[in-house]
Amino acid sequence: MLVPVQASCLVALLLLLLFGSGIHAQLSPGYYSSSCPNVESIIQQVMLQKFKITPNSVPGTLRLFFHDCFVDGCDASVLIASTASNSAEKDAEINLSLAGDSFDSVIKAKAAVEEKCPGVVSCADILAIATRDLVVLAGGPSWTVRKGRKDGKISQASRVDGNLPKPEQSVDQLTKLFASKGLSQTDMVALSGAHTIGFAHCKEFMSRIYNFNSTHQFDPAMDPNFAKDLRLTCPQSVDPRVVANNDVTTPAKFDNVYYQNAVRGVTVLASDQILHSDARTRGLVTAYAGQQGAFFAAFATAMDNLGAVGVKTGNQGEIRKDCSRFNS
Ligand code: HEM
Ligand SMILES: *[C@@H]1O[C@H](CO)[C@@H](O)[C@H](O)[C@H]1NC(C)=O
Ligand SMILES: CC(=O)N[C@H]1CO[C@H](CO)[C@@H](O)[C@@H]1O
Repeated sequence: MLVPVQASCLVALLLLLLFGSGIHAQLSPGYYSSSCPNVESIIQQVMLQKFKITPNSVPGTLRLFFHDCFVDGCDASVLIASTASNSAEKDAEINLSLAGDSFDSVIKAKAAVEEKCPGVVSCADILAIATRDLVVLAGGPSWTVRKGRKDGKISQASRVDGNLPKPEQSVDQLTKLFASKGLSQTDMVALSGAHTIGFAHCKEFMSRIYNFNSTHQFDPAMDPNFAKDLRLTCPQSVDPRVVANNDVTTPAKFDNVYYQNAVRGVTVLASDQILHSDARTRGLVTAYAGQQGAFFAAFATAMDNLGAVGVKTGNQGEIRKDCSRFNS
């Protein structure tokens, strides 16, 4: 009886070595080629409409995808609505600022997909495809989206804390967090380029522009004129809804200007500026600042890696009918 047990352990170990190490092993570009061959063009058309009406859907959806993947994997758990008995992931405090429009882009895409291929395509895959399409529409790079993610069956606000990065964290802390998701420091620097679009609320950077420490009024890594501008946007008693663009120069265009801004001390979040201040990441920041093509290639690769984080396949998940509710 010992032999078969050992043999099956060996087989399991071999399978693990063969497939477990590659984070892409379970996903494939052609996953729906027979069950829903037009899934990509259906979603693309919806995103084209969405982009025309609300261009803000691009940063909103990109951030939504990131938050989904970092909390329990890319399994659409962030889309689940809270119920009387469960406070869902999206209602964690850090999600307060997830744009309603980004949820709407997935809901609209799901409705269009369900019409053609009912019960086949997961909400997690729809979010991954929609995100790529919107980045392209904003002028960013394209990449092949691997598919086959199942939708998760757990979504809890209490699981969010500690899984998402915070602007005041150091390069060490951020690198550790990304590594815990299987992502490299290069992935981290490239993915931070997502801050070439969208905005941040004043509270996310107030400590950089007022009473920074006992010797500096504002963060000395910041360009002094930029600090003055930010103080005008965010006076000390600012309305909590006020925001500043993460890339002040070209806020709606997906380009490498975010890195050029970091080089001259014109970033809003401390976590963006330290990528240039810290010697370990500065080389990549200056490389991406100098060459948009290098950034785009790294971003495409990093998004593919991000999209594979904690993916659920087989019976680890389900194909949700309604992206905001578990099937049962
Ligand atoms: C490296 C660590 C990161 C930190 C500390 C961070 C933090 C933040 C913060 C504080 C905001 C402002 C939220 C608000 O006030 O509304 C923000 C916005 C945003 N983040 Fe990040 N982020 C990080 C990485 C990422 C990554 C990896 C992505 C996607 C690949 C991403 C995409 C976005 C986008 C698109 C926005 C703008 C959202 C909007 O305009 O609606 N971030 N981020
Ligand atoms: C204030 O911050 C700057 C920049 O980080 C640093 O050089 C300086 O030593 C800090 N001053 C104090 C008193 O901590
Ligand atoms: C878009 C969205 O659902 N945001 C929610 C985030 O969490 C807060 C509570 O902390 C809700 O009020 C928001 O509706």
